[in-house]
Amino acid sequence: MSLFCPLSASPATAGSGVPSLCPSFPPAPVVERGREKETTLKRILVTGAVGQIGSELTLALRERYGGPAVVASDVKLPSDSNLLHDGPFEFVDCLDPHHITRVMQIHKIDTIFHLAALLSAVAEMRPLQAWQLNVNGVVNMLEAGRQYGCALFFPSSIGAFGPETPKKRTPQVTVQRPTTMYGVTKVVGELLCDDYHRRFEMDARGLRFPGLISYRTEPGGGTTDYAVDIFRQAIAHKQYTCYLRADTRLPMMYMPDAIRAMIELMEAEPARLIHRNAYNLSAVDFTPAELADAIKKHIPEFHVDYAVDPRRQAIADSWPESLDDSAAREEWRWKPRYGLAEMTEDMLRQLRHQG
Ligand code: AKB
Repeated sequence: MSLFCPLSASPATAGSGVPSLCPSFPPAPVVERGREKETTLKRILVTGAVGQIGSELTLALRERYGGPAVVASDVKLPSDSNLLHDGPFEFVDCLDPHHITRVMQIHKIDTIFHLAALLSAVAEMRPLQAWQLNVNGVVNMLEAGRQYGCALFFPSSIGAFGPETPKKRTPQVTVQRPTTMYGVTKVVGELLCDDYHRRFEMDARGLRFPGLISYRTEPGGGTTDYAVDIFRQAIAHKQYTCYLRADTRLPMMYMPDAIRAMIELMEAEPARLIHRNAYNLSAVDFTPAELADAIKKHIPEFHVDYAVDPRRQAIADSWPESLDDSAAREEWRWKPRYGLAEMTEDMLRQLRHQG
């Protein structure tokens, strides 16, 4: 496995194609696709396709662009057979430039949704691994994308903000001094995407996701995971023990809105995108107590206990309570569809249906 290779001042010149800025990175053929104004989203690579966002995004992209056009990739095999059989699946380790470029070449990729990353709680426990995957993985995908003329989607997060950021209706452009390694990696990712756009006109675009709530694939290692677990426990045991304080307000979003946002952003007219890396995205904000009340409307006997985990509470306390997403609304007409009531009803229906 190749380790991170710092961008060198003088690009490696091996081969006749686009020179690599990173000596360990294989040179690529000259590809003119993917620059601004060119059409992309014809041959798509999703990294982290087995994860919470990736598993749903891959299915949505395949529905929209056709199964063969969307290559799902991860370092592990999916348990969802649709991911394996409705289109190509490749093992891709984002830390290995040779893995990445082989897949780019074979599948003639023009658009990358780079979702492979560690989430906040795990990243705090394993900060160097978080830097490795969340930063070096992004550098590798940007470099591959640059060489092969691809557009790239980068998932930033509310974790890119910190305790000095205004907490309510956090502005699009504001103080970003996170106190977690996860947040540091997200700020670096945003800046790297900006740099590749400025330096190489690469069509990099990103969103700052709030906590995401979904029924298909569980999240792993995030601070906002409670908002998914609570639904499963409400149905199974009518009781949930929450690791955040009852009054911890955080911005959240139902997965169908998040998937639509990613696709709408990547399909948006590039000339309209001023804050391309990365847009605040907002749908709902609530506390565990408010979410419990929404669930109780459907399961009256449901109750929540609290056993606060100081590590995850500290992360949540450093994050915004709500975001101002007017830049996304103005620049590419973003509009969420799910509020707390609609999301709660749909989550419970879908989870019961899954059995
Ligand atoms: C996490 O909790 O780490 C993520 C996020 C908000 O980025 N869901």
